[in-house]
Amino acid sequence: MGFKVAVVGATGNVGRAMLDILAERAFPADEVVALASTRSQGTEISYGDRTLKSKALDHYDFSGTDICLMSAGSAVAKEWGPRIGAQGCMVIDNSSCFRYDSDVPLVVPEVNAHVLAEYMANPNRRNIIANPNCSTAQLVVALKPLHDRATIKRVVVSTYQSVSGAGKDGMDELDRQTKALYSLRDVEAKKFPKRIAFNLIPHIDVFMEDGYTKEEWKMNVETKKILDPKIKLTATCVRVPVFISHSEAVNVEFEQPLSADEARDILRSAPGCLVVDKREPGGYITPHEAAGEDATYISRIREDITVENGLAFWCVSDNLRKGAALNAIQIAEALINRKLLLPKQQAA
Ligand code: 11C
Repeated sequence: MGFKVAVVGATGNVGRAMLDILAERAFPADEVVALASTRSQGTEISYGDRTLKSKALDHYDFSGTDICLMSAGSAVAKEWGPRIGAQGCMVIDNSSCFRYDSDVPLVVPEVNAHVLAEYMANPNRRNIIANPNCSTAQLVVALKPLHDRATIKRVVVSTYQSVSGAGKDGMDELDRQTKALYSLRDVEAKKFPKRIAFNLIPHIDVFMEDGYTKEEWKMNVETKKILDPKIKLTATCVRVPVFISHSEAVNVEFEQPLSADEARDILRSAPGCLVVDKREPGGYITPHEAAGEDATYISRIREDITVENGLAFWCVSDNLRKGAALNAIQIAEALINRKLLLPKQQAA
C-alpha cells in the first residue's frame, strides 16, 4: 500500500520540479494529485510519463491524503497549511511562513533528520514541517560535515543567486531583457529593482532595519536553527543573470585546525556533497553544470590565509531541486524510511 500525495502549487517552477522528482525517485505513491489555484485548474503537468490535470486547491478534501508538498508562497501556506495539517495530512511547506515557529521543525535531511522522530512522537504536533530557503539548504549540507569535525565559529558567505529563485517571472524577465538588449531595444525592470540582464543586483527580498536584506537574515537564522545556534553567520546575497542554480563563496572559521586536504576528504564522503576540485582551468563546478542535478557541488577548497583555522570554498546547487523540491521530497522519504509516517489506509 503506497501513499497519497498532493502537490500544492503544482503549476509553478518548484511544483513542476516536485512532480519530476517524485517520478524520478519512484516515490512510493499510489496516487499523486496536482493542485493549484482555481485560475490554473485544468493545466496539464507532466508526472513521469503521465500527464496530470491540475485541480483547484479550494475544492480539495485532504482527509484521505497522506503528504502535502506545498510550494505556493507564504499567503497560501498561512491559510491552508494549518487546515491541511488538521486533517491529518503531513504538510511539507517550502515557504518561509512556518520556518521560524518553535513548534515546526526546519529540516535538511542530510543535517538534522533526527528532529523528525521527536516531532512525530508529539501527539499535539501541527503536522507541518518546513523546508529552508534555497541558499541555506545547500550551505548547511556543505557545512555540517565540517562542523562535526572542527566546530564552526563564524561563516562569511556571498551568494550568486539565479533568477529562478524569484519564480517564473524572474526567469521571464531575464529572458525578455536579454532579447531586448540584443535587438537594441530599451529594457524595462518589472520583477527585479534594476536591470538583471548583463548585470547583477546586491539585493534579494526586503531590507531589514539593520541594513541586511531578509534573504541574508534568513541564511543566518535558518543555519542556526538547522545546524547550530552558536554559529555566527554574515551573508551578502546577490541576484545574478543565471537561470538556474545558486552559487556561494564561503569562508569558514573553525575552533580546531582543519586542512584543505582533510576538508576535501570529509566532503567527498559527506551525504549530498560532490567534490569537484582540480586546481586547473575548469576544475570546478559552475551553475550551468549543477542545473538539473541533485548534489551540492563543492569546489575551490583552500585554506583561508587571513585567519587561524580558516577555510574558503565554492558551493553550487540547483535551487529548484536541493534548494526546494528535492529537499521537500527527501523530508517525506526520511519520514517514510524511519517508519514515522504510514499510509492512512494502512494505519487505519
Ligand atoms: C530567492 N532564495 O532566490 C529566494 C527564493 O524563502 O523560500 C526562496 C525564498 C524562500 O529569491
